[in-house]
Amino acid sequence: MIDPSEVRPAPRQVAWQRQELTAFVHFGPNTFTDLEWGTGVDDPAVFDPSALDCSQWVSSLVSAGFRSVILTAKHHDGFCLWPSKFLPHTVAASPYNGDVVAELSAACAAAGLGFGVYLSPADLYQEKAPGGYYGNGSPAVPSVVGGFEYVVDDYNRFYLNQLHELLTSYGPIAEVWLDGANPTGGGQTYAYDAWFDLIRRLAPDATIAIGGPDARWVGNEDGFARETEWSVIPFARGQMLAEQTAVDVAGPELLAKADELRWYPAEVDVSIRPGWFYHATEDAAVKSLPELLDIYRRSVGRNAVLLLNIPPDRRGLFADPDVEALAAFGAAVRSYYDAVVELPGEINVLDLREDIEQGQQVESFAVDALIDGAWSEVARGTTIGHRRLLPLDEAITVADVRVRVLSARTEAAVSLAVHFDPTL
Ligand code: FUL
Repeated sequence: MIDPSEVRPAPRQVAWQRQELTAFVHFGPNTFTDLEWGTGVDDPAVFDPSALDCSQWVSSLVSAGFRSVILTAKHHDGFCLWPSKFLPHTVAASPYNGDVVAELSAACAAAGLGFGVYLSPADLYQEKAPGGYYGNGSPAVPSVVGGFEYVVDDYNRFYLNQLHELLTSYGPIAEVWLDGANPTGGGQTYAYDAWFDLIRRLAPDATIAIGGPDARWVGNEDGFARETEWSVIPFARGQMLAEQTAVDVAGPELLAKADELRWYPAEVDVSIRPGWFYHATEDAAVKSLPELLDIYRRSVGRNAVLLLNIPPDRRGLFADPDVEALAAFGAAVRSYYDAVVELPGEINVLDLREDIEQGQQVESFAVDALIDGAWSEVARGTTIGHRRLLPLDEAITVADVRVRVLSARTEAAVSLAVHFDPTL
């Protein structure tokens, strides 16, 4: 029997999880065509931001407490936000004729933010353009990419070349986001092992997320992790045993069937607006502060990383409602969740932590509060992991608090802090 208490994260996974807040930026032809999924044959002439300024994005993200940002360098439509030398369908063919990847990576470096890339495996331009590589039935042949040899077909060679460009020209890459979605359903197999090998060689500290081995999709795009969210995940024959969307991905029955356990924490991707790309019609639908704080508690506060998308508008700037929402969110997190309430005092959120370098051990816990001279239980929960934020049904005034671990895989140190969030 494999012992789940012995599974530990890689150092890159520890660093990734401790960042807590990562921003996502969806930007591209869809911003100008008002689409969510482009066609692959969108005219590059549409990509024409009038006032692009990536440092405006970055200063807004810094004010909101984000630690890194992932850009859609290539979304499913295949248009590239950098002048890739491997295809004509890029910013080089647009009136803008600059390099958004370079602009954003430089702005991130100047502000101390990590920089990551979304490079869509699905690629409608390569599927539809004459001579395109996607699903063209080409044979896998020995191919040299950046001095490394892989046996791959045309599309996988193209994808590796794009990874090589991104990972060697734009400074350190913090995260590579491999989306599993495909608007047309496939017809092309992905040489994941080759992709992962190249990423590890060129960017050993980069988190390979979603389609990759370092972080898994939480299973929804609504902004919440499970109440019970494990980072130790059962696998059999190299595959995760449960679907990523399953209610339970790591419970005892699944653990019993596993032939391997991996540290595979959850990432919660959600947009600040209804869509992933900017649509002027959604300016009034930017999430409110209470909604953003609810997402924060149910993602960061449920042992996951929050990946919050903020889409620039047609100027190439974050729109005013988004900038305002980010500033309010950052201020609220600083004053309600970074700051702790000194006791005695009024509290309405509990904040528990395990040290994930020692794995994830707690299966259930209770918290007691000292009220009017007597201890009584005020909350119960299951997993903790990196961080568990547990709102109380109502605010209470307490002299002290204590945590009782009810069940754990092995002995674990748990810390407890308390907060007051007036928006609850
Ligand atoms: C999905 C994509 O299809 C959406 O367009 C978006 O990029 C989202 C983050 O992932 O799978």
